[in-house]
Amino acid sequence: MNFIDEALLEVRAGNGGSGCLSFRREKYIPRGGPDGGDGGKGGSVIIKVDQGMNTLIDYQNKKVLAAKNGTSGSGRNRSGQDGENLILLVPLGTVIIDDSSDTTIYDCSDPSKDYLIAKGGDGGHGNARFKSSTNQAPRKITPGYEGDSITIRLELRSFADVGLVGFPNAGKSTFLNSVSAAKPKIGDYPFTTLKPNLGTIKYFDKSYVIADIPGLIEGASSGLGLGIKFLKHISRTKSLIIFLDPENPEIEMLDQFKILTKELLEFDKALIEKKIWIVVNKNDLLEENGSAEAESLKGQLSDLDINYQELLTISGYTRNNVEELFNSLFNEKLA
Ligand SMILES: Nc1nc2c(ncn2[C@@H]2O[C@H](COP(=O)(O)OP(=O)(O)OP(=O)(O)O)[C@@H](O)[C@H]2O)c(=O)[nH]1
Ligand SMILES: [Mg+2]
Repeated sequence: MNFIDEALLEVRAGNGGSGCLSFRREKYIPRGGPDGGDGGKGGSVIIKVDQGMNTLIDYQNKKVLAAKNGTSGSGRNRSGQDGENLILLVPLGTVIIDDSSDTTIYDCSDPSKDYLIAKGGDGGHGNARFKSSTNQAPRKITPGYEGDSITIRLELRSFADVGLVGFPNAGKSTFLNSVSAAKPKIGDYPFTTLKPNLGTIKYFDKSYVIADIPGLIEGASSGLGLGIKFLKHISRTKSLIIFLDPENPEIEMLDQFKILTKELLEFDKALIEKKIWIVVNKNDLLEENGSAEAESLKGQLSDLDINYQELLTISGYTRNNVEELFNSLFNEKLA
């Protein structure tokens, strides 16, 4: 499994078309004036955000992408045609880096914006432009200008507010499915989710993006399971929800929590320093919605030196307590 969240592209804007050298030729006008038109502008390369996209996989096999050249001007003062712009669509949160200097050019966070990457060359001037009182028959033109070209690296770190972390089968995708319009695959086997899914939820008048990533297991930081490479997708989220699964037949919830936080720490200490909510999921399968399990887990956690915001029992399936989770998550901490 190789999830592409990076791409290297050489992009070239179009060149401007050349100006035209031409003189009017008409009956009864033996020496017509200059009428060579200007060349058209080259197309630019522009990046735009497509909110429906969540990977850069489309760019995997593309190496060089070029916008169209402008065409040359022609006689009778006709200008050349402008080359068409090349629009590249990327997922929200894509970072564009100039590969040669390793500097970030844009952080594509605004879906309404055009991010200009390479500007098309201006068209050249036709000889009609150079007519003056002292030169009625100029033979001068200028060629079109070259378009910019640049090698860029696209990097996608997901732009979510909340990241979902848990063992395989903990119910992360079920949760995302029931609270947002996203339709991630759900399965009663581990590693159903192979790449991150993003969903948007509305909470009163605000919306938040939730990232569901593949499940983690012990040793993920040394490459076991699907590994921890997906954790970079939640490196910029403000909060994490750690999903604990009371139905996990092998690992009890306290150990799940310890293993998960250890793997997060191994990847990046900053992950553990985020605001963390803990949920005991699947409470529809527990007596009294898991109140006993929650209390006992709280007691066990108080012995550990762990900072978390709140521990709740929920069911992604029936949505029990999901409202309370959102109240706690969005009201206090994110709003
Ligand atoms: N009873 C009950 N079952 C649930 C609940 N949430 C998830 N499940 C079941 O648990 C199994 C795993 O659910 P997923 O949502 O695919 O779990 P996941 O955490 O996304 O798993 P991976 O993608 O493998 O990491 C499925 O069989 C779900 O139907 C819940 O709240 N209650
Ligand atoms: Mg899943």
